[in-house]
Amino acid sequence: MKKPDLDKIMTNGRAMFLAYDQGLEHGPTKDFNDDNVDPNYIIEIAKKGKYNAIIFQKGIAEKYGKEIKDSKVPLIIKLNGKTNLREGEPRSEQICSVKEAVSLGAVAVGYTIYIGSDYEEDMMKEFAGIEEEAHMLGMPVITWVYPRGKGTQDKSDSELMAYAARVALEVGADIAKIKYDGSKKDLKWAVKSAGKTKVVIAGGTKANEGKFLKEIKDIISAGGAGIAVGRNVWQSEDPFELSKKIRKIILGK
Ligand code: FBP
Repeated sequence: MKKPDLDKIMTNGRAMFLAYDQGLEHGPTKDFNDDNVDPNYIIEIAKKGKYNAIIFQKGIAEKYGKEIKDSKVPLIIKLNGKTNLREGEPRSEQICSVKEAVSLGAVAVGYTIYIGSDYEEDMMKEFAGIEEEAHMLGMPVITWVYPRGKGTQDKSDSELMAYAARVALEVGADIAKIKYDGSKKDLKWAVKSAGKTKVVIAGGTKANEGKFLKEIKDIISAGGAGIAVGRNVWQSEDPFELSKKIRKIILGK
């Protein structure tokens, strides 16, 4: 096993990732407008906003390979995904191999596990193979750990958030991507529960800018590493200015 090279996607243990897999997860109608439906717009935001990395599914990574390479923004490829059209217990299957991600220029890979779903063990098992293969190559692995499905009923948001962070540590992820429940005290406990696994928060649907920036301040003061967000940035009227503000909070410059 090689030590995963986190410096490729982090600055002094902090991270600003721009996520853009919503086209697969939600479809192009609800989330996108004339500007942000174009992956080139996202690449431009990532470049000008000096993000640590950009997160795409393999299709965009391949079709826009030249533009991504020219931007010099490190690439993270999400290895599993699903649409929101199918009903039932959440399940996200692997659709890209570590090998293919490497061939497309990825420096790290991502994978979602829905803890609490009937299919949790399938995702855990699939992730185990990915983690092993990526770590053999010294590639960092980011796990989206989203509590969802039957097993999460009757559990509190704070309990589930800490559990998500802890699962990421236990399964060998280098970075846990979790959804913030809005309580700074809970977030602190989640970060502590993740141990040496770094914690970044997702953004969710677009909030007012003040609220969004406050959440970023919370993750930093809770000892977390930063963000892996999409809609709050690329749905903003001025994603470039917003990115400067985010950068100041996370990286201090
Ligand atoms: P956002 O900041 O836009 O919420 O993106 C974070 C993210 O994890 C994406 O990577 C992913 O496409 C999306 O959220 C999934 O959201 P959900 O499963 O809640 O619909």
